[in-house]
Amino acid sequence: MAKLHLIIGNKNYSSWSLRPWMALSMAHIPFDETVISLRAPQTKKRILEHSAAGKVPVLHHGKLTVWESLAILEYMAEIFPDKRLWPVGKAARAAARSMASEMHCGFAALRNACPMNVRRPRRAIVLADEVRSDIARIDALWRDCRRAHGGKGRFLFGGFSNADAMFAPVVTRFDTYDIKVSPESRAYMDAVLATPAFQAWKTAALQETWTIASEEID
Ligand SMILES: N[C@@H](CCC(=O)N[C@@H](CS)C(=O)NCC(=O)O)C(=O)O
Repeated sequence: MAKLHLIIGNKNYSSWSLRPWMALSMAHIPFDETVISLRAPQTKKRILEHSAAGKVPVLHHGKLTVWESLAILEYMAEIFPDKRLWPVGKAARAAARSMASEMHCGFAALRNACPMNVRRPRRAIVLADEVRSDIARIDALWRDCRRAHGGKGRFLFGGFSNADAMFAPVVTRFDTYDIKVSPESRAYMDAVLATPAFQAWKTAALQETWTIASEEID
C-alpha cells in the first residue's frame, strides 16, 4: 500500500489538522507529514500545491488526494477496517458519526472566541452567552456519550475513535481557556490530553516559533 502523506498547518494553531493526525497516531498508522505555517506570505501558494480547496489538512495516498478533516477520517476508516476508527456497534457508530458531524459544522461561537493555541498558559477569559451555550452542549454530549457508550474505556466510545479525534481540538481549548465542565467531561479531557499522540503534538507545537497575533487571546 502507498505511504500516507498528511499536509497540516502549524501544530500550535491548526485545529483541523490535529484531527487526522491524532487518529493516525493513535491507531499507529505510519504516515509522512508536511507542516505549512499558516498566515505566512507563501501559505496559500504552498497549500494550493496540495489541494485546490486551499485548506489543510490534506491527505495524499498514492494518486489520491482527500481534503476536509472529516472526509480524511472516513477514508482512513475505509482503508484500515481492522483499526476500528469508528465504534463497532451500529447504534454507537451512528452516534459517533452524528457527534463528529455536529462538531464539523458547528460551535462557531466557541471556535471564534477561543482559537486553538496549544502553548497558551491556562487562563480563563470572559465568555459570551453563545459561547457558554456551545460549551454546555459539548459538555452534555461528552457526559451522555461516556455514560451510554464509554464502557470500561476512557474515551467517548471506550477505545479512541474518530469521534475523539474530531473533538481533540476542543479538548485542548477547554483546557487552555480553563473552561469548567462536568467531572465526567473533565476526566475525558484528561484522558485525551494524556495520550502519547497529543503529548507528541504538543511537544512539537511548543518548539514552533511562528506566532499568529489574531489567535493569541488574553
Ligand atoms: N472544513 C475544513 C477546514 C479547514 C481549515 O479551515 N483549515 C485552516 C487551518 S486550521 C486553513 O487551511 N487555513 C489556511 C487558509 O485559510 O489560508 C476541514 O475540516 O478540513
